[in-house]
Amino acid sequence: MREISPLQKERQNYQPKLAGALANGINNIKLALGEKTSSVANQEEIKELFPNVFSKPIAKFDTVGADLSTEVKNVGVILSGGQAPGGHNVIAGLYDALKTANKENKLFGFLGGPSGIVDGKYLEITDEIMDNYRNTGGFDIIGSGRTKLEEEKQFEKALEVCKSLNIKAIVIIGGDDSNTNACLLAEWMAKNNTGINVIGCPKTIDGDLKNDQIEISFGFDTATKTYAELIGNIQRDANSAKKYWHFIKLMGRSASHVCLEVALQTQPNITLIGEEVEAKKQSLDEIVSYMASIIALRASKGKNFGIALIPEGLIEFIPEMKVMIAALNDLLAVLEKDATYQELTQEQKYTLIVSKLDEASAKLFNSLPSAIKAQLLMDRDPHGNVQVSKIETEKLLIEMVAQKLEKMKKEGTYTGKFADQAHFFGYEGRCAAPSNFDADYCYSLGYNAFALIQSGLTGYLSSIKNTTKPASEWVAGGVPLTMMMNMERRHGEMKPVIKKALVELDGPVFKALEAKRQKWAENDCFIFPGAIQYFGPSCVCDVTTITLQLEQEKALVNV
Ligand code: FBP
Repeated sequence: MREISPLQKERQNYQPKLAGALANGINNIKLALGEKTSSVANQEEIKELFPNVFSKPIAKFDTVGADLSTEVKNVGVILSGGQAPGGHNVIAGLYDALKTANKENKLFGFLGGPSGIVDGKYLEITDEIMDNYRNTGGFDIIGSGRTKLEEEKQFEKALEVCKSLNIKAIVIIGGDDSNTNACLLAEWMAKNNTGINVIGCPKTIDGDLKNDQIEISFGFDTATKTYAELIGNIQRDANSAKKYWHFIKLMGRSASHVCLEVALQTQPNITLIGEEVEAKKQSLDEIVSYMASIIALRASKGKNFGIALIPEGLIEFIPEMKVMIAALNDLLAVLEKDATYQELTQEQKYTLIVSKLDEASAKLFNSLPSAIKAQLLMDRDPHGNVQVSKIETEKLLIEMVAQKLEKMKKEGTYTGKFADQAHFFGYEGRCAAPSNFDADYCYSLGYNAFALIQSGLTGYLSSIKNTTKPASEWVAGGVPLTMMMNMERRHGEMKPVIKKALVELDGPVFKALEAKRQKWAENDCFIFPGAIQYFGPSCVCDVTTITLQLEQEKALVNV
């Protein structure tokens, strides 16, 4: 048996709270269906692609009433995409609901992500296995992966595997891309009358899988608290030694929610928000000038230190970069299949690429440091996304800011000393032990997923609402996956995908940053949040993110 820390041991005994109606138990809840739904955009295309799961109603579980089926139902579960704190608790909630409904029910975990169901690699989850993973971070109970499920052959193999295990439902725990997989699988299973239902659960530390129905994706709460702790520690260090500018890139592939939330928790000197850069059409040079101006301002007050937060996805929001990356994506989708391209040296690849880009993009590509060029040409993930976690934007900005400051020094507009430290906080936060919020939320999401299955629903995302209130007031239900879909360009083709939620510049969260950032730039207003607390006063242990609180306050005002 693996040794565990005293904290983990205590944490295993934590009984997560269940959302509102679900606390009555899986055998004592009742389903209510609302109005029919449509997709967020491209209704005609989405309807045509998903005729069997399109336009379903929103589902909600009422307080009492024993109307869910109790017949034996085996379920398969898949962890998909990047790790997020709380994944094990989703499985624990699912497991407990399924075993409470009928002890004969079995839960099979597919290994290594979506490929597990295609390759027939699985593990039957038992009490002993489950108990070892309750309230822990990570996805290591069954592993994760990013395989895209979209081909007929994959679906046929998945069906074969499900039949051999008598699986009647599949739960896919994932982000926007993974739940797009879930929707494609649900449609295929329904079209072929397989009797297998598919339910998704909203995961991603990026916080971009949210909308009117999904208040927050799990993992965002714990990951942002973990990054805020680390940044608070760095702020203390900077404030003590007073000699470094720390440029910190924060995970979040596309949207800047993580960066924004962490900024509100820690109050750094500079916070870049990708969505703002795009809206203001800021060039790379303008971003560098903005950063240099704050560094110079602080230097004029004798402060040659500070903290700058940079969202991982920034690079794709800078208009000229966005155009260039879109062109590179289309080019690489073709070139990667070409064996002669694979054999070229890096320099030959650059020359070929530049010859195929338009003049502006070619000039921009040529102006970038070699390391960034190479990072931009790395393989896309299976969903066609640039792997921004591998692009060292923080180093690019340090290099360019240092050059700008040198120039300003010569012009007499900067007299300070710039010493830098580069950091990337990403993987540090993705597998942290879930906060109380994520532990409870995830357990409820998993439990609720089984309630949706027992209700005979398919093509739904498990949803828990009212999450800034105590768990007893949370509202459990389901949202049709097609309701969140639109068409986007991936791998050079238009594909149906769940629409990402970007930072809203007229929303309360960005407004809170905008109102205070100049004060934070000039003065030292650092907040040092400290580590996540699991035991102790509720005002310390159970409070969720500033983002969620501000968004819910606004939602209430709008009711
Ligand atoms: P998901 O969207 O699958 O949740 O993953 C998010 C993420 O953590 C991003 O923030 C990051 O850019 C990416 O995964 C890193 O991917 P990988 O784990 O493949 O390096």
